[in-house]
Amino acid sequence: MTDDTPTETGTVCPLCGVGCRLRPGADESRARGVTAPPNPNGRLCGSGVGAFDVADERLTEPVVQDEGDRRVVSCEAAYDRVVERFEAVVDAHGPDALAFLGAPHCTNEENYLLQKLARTLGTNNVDNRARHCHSSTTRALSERLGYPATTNALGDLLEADVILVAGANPAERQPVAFNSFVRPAVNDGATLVHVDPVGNRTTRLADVHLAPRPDTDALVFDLLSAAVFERGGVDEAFVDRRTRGFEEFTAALESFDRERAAAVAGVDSEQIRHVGEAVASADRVAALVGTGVEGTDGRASAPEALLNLLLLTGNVGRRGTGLYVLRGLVNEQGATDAGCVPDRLPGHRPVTDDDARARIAAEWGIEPPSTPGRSASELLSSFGDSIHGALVVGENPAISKRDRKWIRQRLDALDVLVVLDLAPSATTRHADVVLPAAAGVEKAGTATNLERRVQRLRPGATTPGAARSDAAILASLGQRFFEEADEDHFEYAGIDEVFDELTRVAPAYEGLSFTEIGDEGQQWPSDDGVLYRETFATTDGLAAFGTTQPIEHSARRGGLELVTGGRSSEFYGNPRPDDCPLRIHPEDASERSIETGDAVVVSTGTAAVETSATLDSGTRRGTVYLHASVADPLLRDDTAAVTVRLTVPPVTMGG
Ligand SMILES: Nc1nc2c(c(=O)[nH]1)N[C@H]1C(S)=C(S)[C@@H](COP(=O)(O)OP(=O)(O)OC[C@H]3O[C@@H](n4cnc5c(=O)[nH]c(N)nc54)[C@H](O)[C@@H]3O)O[C@H]1N2
Ligand SMILES: Nc1nc2c(c(=O)[nH]1)N[C@H]1C(S)=C(S)[C@@H](COP(=O)(O)OP(=O)(O)OC[C@H]3O[C@@H](n4cnc5c(=O)[nH]c(N)nc54)[C@H](O)[C@@H]3O)O[C@H]1N2
Ligand code: SF4
Ligand SMILES: [Mo]
Repeated sequence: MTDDTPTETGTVCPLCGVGCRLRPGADESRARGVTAPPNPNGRLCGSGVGAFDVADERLTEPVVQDEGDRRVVSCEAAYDRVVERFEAVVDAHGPDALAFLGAPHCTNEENYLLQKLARTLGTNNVDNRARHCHSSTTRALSERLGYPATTNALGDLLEADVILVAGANPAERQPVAFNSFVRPAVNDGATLVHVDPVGNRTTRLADVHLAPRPDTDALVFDLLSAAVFERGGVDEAFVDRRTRGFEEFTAALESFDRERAAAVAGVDSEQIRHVGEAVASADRVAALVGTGVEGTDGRASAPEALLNLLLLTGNVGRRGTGLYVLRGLVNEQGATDAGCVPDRLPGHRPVTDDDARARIAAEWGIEPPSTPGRSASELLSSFGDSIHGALVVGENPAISKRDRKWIRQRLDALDVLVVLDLAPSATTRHADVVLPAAAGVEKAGTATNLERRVQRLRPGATTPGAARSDAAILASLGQRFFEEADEDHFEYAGIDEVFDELTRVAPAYEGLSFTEIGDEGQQWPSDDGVLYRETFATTDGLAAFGTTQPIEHSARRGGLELVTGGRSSEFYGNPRPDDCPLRIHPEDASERSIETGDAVVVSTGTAAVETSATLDSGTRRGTVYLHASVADPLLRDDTAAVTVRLTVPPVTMGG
């Protein structure tokens, strides 16, 4: 595959879904921002400045590992080994015994090739685990409006009158987007409402901090819809022309027990009335959501309820409105768009759709299987059982909330594990074949940011040793798999040909062309930036209202409710545990004789972790906050109730 040449227009920052543009600075190790729509001032955050410091230790040679024996081999020998071992798995168990995992750190072309490899070999077992960070939100968006994606451009936020941020901390997590669009909008008079049981850096800019009990956001949004409704703030023209199910929704709102809902969510009715008033009287309301609205028990209710609120007030399909998914990794959106999803083909079409499969077959000469594959976590659980071979591209499944020993056993239970990575990881240690990959700043192709903007990557650094781009590796593997049959499904003269093939099979990318993407990038499906101006991408073109959510909340089992945040990609590096204290409300602390700096034990009854405490009045009473990297052992229990006590109990006088 040919590579592209570096230019003044730079490349895409590989470190988060904002997709700022940057290029190497005069001091090689520091990146300089290049003005582009996601970073209009050409600024970068602290992580972005270090984007060219790829990793402390790079993988530079293909390695074959066999029961402790580790051999450096040529690329060709490594590829032969992969093909031979995968073919053995298919011969013995069929193609559904293979799993393909990746690749939100990688380009659209790489994701496209990965799912093409899986599907031409005969399985839909292809997934990327980063998409699960936002699965409830994207599912609600795709079912109700049409696409599993942010509805508007980041720049539109400048036109919003009210910005609702829920379960997210963009001030820290998507800092350039926050500072380029949310902050100026607020400085210009927009009202910022932050919905989070725990205050964070985003709260500092907020006019209102709504701090509901964890997992009760759906009730909060239903309460806001009820407040809007009561005040006569429904956009009737929009509701009539663009939606269905309004009568059922209003009937549900009328019988919705607001007092009880407010009590269960633990929110102040006056505050709800105030925010409801702001939403109802605003011309343009935009909502931004992160991992915190996903719910701990897999219920998808919060995004559903938020969509009801936006539809009720006509806040979809115009600038300054809409729902933004604050995606984490650089190409999380593109990985989904390109089809690294077990039940969706490139362009989000169901694998069960005969026409969609036929469209792909016309391009590939091979029809993808019609049975949906399994999700990343289902696949991992089946390693060694019904899954015998796995190809992992730029993911690190060895790191997860699950018990580490269990994961190691799963990885080792495979007949063959192949990992493409740029650096040694907990997962490469268990691989039979490790293939060294080029880093994001070293490769060409495209990536799609969290606002659906497809941007060009251009190599701004050289690839070390025998490392090659994931695209080159995947194409070489594909060629080898079909060599004997003399079929050329993976012959491409350049990365542009892969992108252009994607535009032919993925309806959302139709009309885009690699050479015409330009320095500003282009948003799919059209370059307007606003989805659903005239019609929704649903079968009847209308958006459906859902109903109100049941008012229920698991009783707190005697303790405090644990909230976690700071979920991360190891790629960013995790903070030191010392920098992750337990945040606790001063009154909850005082009841337990805890002061800032004290060592505490946080326990679920079966698992416990030790950390220090910080008293924080921005944390909701009855709730405590821990960074995910510290909280993981507690989360394995699937319980949110914890007790907190001093590690060393205070010395009591007398007796
Ligand atoms: N316990 C626990 N589990 C979690 C999380 C957590 O905080 N704690 N966070 C969750 C979240 S939010 C996410 S998004 C996921 C992230 O989960 P993963 O995506 O599985 O993990 P990462 O740590 O982001 O990185 C995966 C690997 O990609 C490699 N890589 C980076 N760029 C490239 C490239 O261009 N090519 C190739 N081949 N490799 C590359 C990195 O070196 C790294 O080893 O994990 C989720 N799971
Ligand atoms: N610097 C840096 N930036 C990153 C990353 C990184 O590792 N480092 N990782 C990237 C990745 S992979 C991801 S997925 C994103 C994540 O981005 P965010 O989702 O913004 O990440 P968090 O900071 O964990 O914010 C989650 C918030 O949800 C809140 N929360 C928890 N439970 C609830 C609830 O029930 N209701 C409400 N309303 N809120 C709740 C928590 O208190 C927390 O403030 O960040 C991306 N950006
Ligand atoms: S905000 Fe994200 S994309 Fe922009 S410089 Fe920082 S890490 Fe890179
Ligand atoms: Mo994530």
